[in-house]
Amino acid sequence: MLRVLDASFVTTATKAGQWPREPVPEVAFVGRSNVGKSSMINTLTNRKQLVRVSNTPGRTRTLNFFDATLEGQAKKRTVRLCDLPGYGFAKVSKDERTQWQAMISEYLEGRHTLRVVVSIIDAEVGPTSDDVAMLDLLQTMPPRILVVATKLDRLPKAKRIPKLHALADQLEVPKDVLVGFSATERLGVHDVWARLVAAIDAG
Ligand SMILES: Nc1nc2c(ncn2[C@@H]2O[C@H](COP(=O)(O)OP(=O)(O)OP(=O)(O)O)[C@@H](O)[C@H]2O)c(=O)[nH]1
Ligand SMILES: [Mg+2]
Repeated sequence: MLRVLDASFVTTATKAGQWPREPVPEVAFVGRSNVGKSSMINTLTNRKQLVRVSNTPGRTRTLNFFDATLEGQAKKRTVRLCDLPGYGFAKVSKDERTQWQAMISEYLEGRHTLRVVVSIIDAEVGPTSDDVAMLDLLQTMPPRILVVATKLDRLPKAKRIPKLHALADQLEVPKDVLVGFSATERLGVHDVWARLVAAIDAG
């Protein structure tokens, strides 16, 4: 059983020179704007407001790094989490969008400590074309990928597992690569941590 002992904010960055330098294994959270990336980090770390969350898409505008201290099998470890701005957000200027995209690609392509990317999709909405494009891009990169379908609470209980299976088929990923999650009902927390740690340990 994994337990989060502590979580703290590390730094904010808009360019590579500002990324933290310690060689800590890192996990990044990507997904469209408003899908629930920042909420997922709060839920995973057991904190209500480690990361700012908002109803308004486009809340997160920079890269934000957090350290989580975990304990499991009598071993302590630090995992660094990186919250990214969302993609597919229409209400920003073209210039700003280009800037965000550049910031995200620079990070995904250049971050050597990045071990796992959590690709977050909306369980109810399903994958958008932007989600599929992001997954295609991630597949060309070294980090491992974990697909998490969030806001599962919005589906009636009986529809949740069938929906997760349908999403896995649609994305053409094995059923066990897709995890269901809900920030409001705290579903999938242990599952996500277990897979993240397993992926990090698999090297
Ligand atoms: N019902 C439900 N709502 C959620 C869940 N996760 C997040 N939300 C809500 O979705 C909205 C967006 O959440 P954020 O965590 O800020 O989303 P984000 O992906 O970080 O958004 P950007 O930073 O704008 O890209 C907020 O109103 C959250 O309360 C969930 O699991 N279930
Ligand atoms: Mg956010």
